[in-house]
Amino acid sequence: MAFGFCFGVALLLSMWSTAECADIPNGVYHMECRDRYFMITVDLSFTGEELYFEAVDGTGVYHITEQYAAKCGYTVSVLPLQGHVELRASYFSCHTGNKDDEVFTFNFNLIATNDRQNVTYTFNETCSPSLPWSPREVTCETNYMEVSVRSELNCPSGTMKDDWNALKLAHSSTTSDWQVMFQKGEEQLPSMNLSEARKRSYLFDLTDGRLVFRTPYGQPDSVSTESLSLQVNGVPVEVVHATLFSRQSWAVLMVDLVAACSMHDGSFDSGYMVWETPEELYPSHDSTQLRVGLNGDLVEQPVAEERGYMVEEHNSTVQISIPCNAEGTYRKSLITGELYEFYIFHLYLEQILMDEDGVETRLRCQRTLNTPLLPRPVLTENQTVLEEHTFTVYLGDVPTDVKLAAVHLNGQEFTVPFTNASRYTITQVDLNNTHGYTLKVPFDDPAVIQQFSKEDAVLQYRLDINYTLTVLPENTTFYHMGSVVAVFTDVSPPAFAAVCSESGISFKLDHRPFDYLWEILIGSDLLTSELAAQHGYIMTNNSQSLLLDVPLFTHGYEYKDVTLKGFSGTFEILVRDRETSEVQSSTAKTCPFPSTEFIMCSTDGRMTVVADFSLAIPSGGVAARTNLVDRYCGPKEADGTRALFSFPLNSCGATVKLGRENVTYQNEILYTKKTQNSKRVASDNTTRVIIQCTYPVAGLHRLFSVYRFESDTVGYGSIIRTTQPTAGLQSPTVKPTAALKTTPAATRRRAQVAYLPALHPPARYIKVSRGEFLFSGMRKGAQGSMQTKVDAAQI
Ligand SMILES: *C1O[C@H](CO)[C@@H](O)[C@H](O)[C@H]1NC(C)=O
Ligand SMILES: *[C@@H]1O[C@H](CO)[C@@H](O)[C@H](O)[C@H]1NC(C)=O
Ligand SMILES: *[C@@H]1O[C@H](CO)[C@@H](O)[C@H](O)[C@H]1NC(C)=O
Ligand SMILES: *[C@@H]1O[C@H](CO)[C@@H](O)[C@H](O)[C@H]1NC(C)=O
Ligand SMILES: *[C@@H]1O[C@H](CO)[C@@H](O)[C@H](O)[C@H]1NC(C)=O
Ligand SMILES: *[C@@H]1O[C@H](CO)[C@@H](O)[C@H](O)[C@H]1NC(C)=O
Ligand SMILES: *[C@@H]1O[C@H](CO)[C@@H](O)[C@H](O)[C@H]1NC(C)=O
Ligand SMILES: *[C@@H]1O[C@H](CO)[C@@H](O)[C@H](O)[C@H]1NC(C)=O
Ligand SMILES: *[C@@H]1O[C@H](CO)[C@@H](O)[C@H](O)[C@H]1NC(C)=O
Ligand SMILES: *[C@@H]1O[C@H](CO)[C@@H](O)[C@H](O)[C@H]1NC(C)=O
Ligand SMILES: *[C@@H]1O[C@H](CO)[C@@H](O)[C@H](O)[C@H]1NC(C)=O
Ligand SMILES: *[C@@H]1O[C@H](CO)[C@@H](O)[C@H](O)[C@H]1NC(C)=O
Repeated sequence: MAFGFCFGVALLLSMWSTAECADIPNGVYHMECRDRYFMITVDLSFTGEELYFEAVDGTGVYHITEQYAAKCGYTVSVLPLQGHVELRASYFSCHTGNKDDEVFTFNFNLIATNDRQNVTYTFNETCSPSLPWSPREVTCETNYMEVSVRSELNCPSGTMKDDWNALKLAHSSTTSDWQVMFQKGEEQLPSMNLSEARKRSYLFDLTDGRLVFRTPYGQPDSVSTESLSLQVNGVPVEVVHATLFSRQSWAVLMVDLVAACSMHDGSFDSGYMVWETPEELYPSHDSTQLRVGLNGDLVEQPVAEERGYMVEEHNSTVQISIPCNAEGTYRKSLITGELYEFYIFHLYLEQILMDEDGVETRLRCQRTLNTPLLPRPVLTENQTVLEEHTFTVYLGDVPTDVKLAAVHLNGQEFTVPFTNASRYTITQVDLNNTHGYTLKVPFDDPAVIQQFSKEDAVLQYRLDINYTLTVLPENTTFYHMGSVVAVFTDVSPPAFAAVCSESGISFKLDHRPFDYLWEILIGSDLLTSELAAQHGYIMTNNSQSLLLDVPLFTHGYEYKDVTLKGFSGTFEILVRDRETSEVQSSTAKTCPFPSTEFIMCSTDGRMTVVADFSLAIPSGGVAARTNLVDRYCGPKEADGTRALFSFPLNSCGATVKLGRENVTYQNEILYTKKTQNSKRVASDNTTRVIIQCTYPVAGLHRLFSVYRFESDTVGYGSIIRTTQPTAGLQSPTVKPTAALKTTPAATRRRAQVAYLPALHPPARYIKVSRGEFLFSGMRKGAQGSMQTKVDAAQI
């Protein structure tokens, strides 16, 4: 094996020890009769650290060392990928009982050794192979060649020149004992007696009906790979040619024993392991049948081809190609810097050859082949869907003997499986021969690197993943880097969609993952749920979108084209860069609001009213004849029943009512009869129309100090109709029968309002009877910031 496995099991091949006997549990070993050999497997998990086998027969106990195995027909292999140790014993192996070449008995010991004790397990197995023996049988085992021939063979029809040479030599032999003579290519080597041959690890044996010859590979008397002449059609072969002879008085008995095996190592070609053997391995023999398989199984050629094998003849060479993924192959992952894999094939092959006289040779070949180290890249696949705002990364093509141990995101380690509390998820995907892992990390996670290029309007998210993968069972680790990028182009400031409604304007913004780059302003204030609540906006914000309903007359509106028919209202939302605070875009929506009646209280201290007087004016009167408390303040526009007034709060005879929190400017619309010029109508049961604007005191600036009114917010306007007589204007309790208010929230607690006469600036000090309080909150840049003491007694 080119790759040194080290699974803690070693074969002790040269030691002897006394050992205790024990019974081996069932299930950890397996014995089987194959066509031509005993097959014993023992689980590696059971054998512990070290083990060896002993062959047992009537003459003694024989430790099966590496050399002894090759000489005596045993093959021992540790197969970590299968998880067992395998012992194959030829039916003609040295210590196998043989009855008529039909019943074979094998007794052997398994010795498991460790520091504390050596335990011996004894086994025996008897096999009667059903497959009859061919006249000649050749076995090319992994560690030896074995040939057996029927001992009473018919004389061949033709005799070759070489044989005559041998015959000459045999004639000159002085002994009647069996001698063996090797031919190395054309060269005839000196003969030797059988004990001498045995000393050199050549083994000859005579069974009931067969003559057996066995030799390890690479013996000095065989011709092998090293000698170039023995490459048949480019395929390395090893051939051993022994001639056994005995001179019996006037006759010479001579047996030719030839074993030839392809020594091809196998080559790897695009997913296939290719093994070659020359067609002319045995000259003048025709191949009539070929069976092939893995792990000791043999199937007919058509069946093999169904399994994806290819058996082809090229250039007088038989090529057998087996796909890597064929059943019965073994694969293993390995790390040498990167991840590699290799496949192991335990090839088994049978060829039936016929010579000119129709004498059959059965050739069986055991070969362990392995592919070179093949790069086995795992793949990372970007399965991100931008709309999910989450990276979805698939790590795929992970071999089954590799598992994901951890993930490093931005240098932070997360071991797999993730805890439930983790913001990330990882799920395993099992496929037939591989598996994969799907990792999900949200874009806004700290592990994600964000890059925003204002110039190109491109926002990029990048996630670098360092996967830690472990190869089982050795627990060697390697790292696999994956990097995914999600790019948003056209990264522009958010733009609201706006629609007009009867009662206001509705704005809608669908969230995009990068919207956090901007802030939303109303005027100069950041839009927050607190601000919305303060101003009476209705805001609903979820992960999908932001909805902002701005009712009419709330803060932020601008009104234009105010006529009796109605007016237009404009509301603007600004978007500014979060970093630079630079306003980058705005959405302004202007809507027409047709209305029969309304009142507006502007921030600059103007009351604008359209009021309907159908109830207040005696029939036949005209709204044009209405006026405010100051009768010189008439309507700007009027039709039959409605009039439009627009005037500064403080003018036209207004009354100011200063409360703890609010200041209310009140006026009244009066009707003047045409006939009684300049006389106020004050008939007792005429409906009065009171109009008023209320401002929170805290939002007012320079209220009593300068000639200009300025408020942070618009006032709350109301039109109040009452049937109370007009006379008692100073009455603190006016019960409204109907009121038009600019905001639904504008209910007054009148008991707390102190009624004051209209104030005409400049008024410096005003005192409220209930005590002192301060006006503060003067805005920066206000002219002459000051604190005003209010004292009603001073007025
Ligand atoms: C007052 O109103 C009542 C009913 O609305 C009406 O009958 C009465 O004549 C009115 N009085 C005056 C002086 O207009
Ligand atoms: C087991 O056998 C090995 C070699 O055969 C020997 O080195 C070792 O000392 C033995 N251990 C015991 C406990 O007998
Ligand atoms: C063969 O093994 C069986 C148990 O596995 C045992 O009962 C039997 O005696 C053994 N035979 C010989 C000849 O050792
Ligand atoms: C076999 O040959 C060797 C040397 O050639 C000799 O020493 C030995 O005695 C021979 N053995 C027999 C049994 O003839
Ligand atoms: C056949 O073998 C010859 C020599 O062995 C070689 O030059 C030739 O390339 C081979 N052809 C094929 C198709 O393998
Ligand atoms: C994590 O969640 C899974 C499935 O929801 C549950 O079976 C498991 O018990 C949880 N583990 C912990 C530590 O909460
Ligand atoms: C997995 O193998 C089964 C049968 O072994 C086959 O039906 C199925 O299509 C395979 N699935 C994949 C994803 O290859
Ligand atoms: C991946 O993580 C491992 C363990 O922290 C580290 O040794 C390795 O350098 C990392 N690989 C890369 C490319 O950052
Ligand atoms: C590999 O790791 C697992 C679990 O961490 C452990 O049980 C096992 O013994 C380790 N195997 C080796 C060969 O270190
Ligand atoms: C990954 O997927 C996202 C979403 O489909 C795509 O925007 C991005 O360009 C892809 N590529 C890489 C290399 O991450
Ligand atoms: C709306 O909600 C999103 C998250 O769903 C949040 O990022 C955003 O700041 C919220 N916007 C406002 C104006 O509250
Ligand atoms: C001031 O006006 C606000 C808004 O209309 C109202 O909620 C509050 O009760 C008023 N305060 C007083 C003292 O009238």
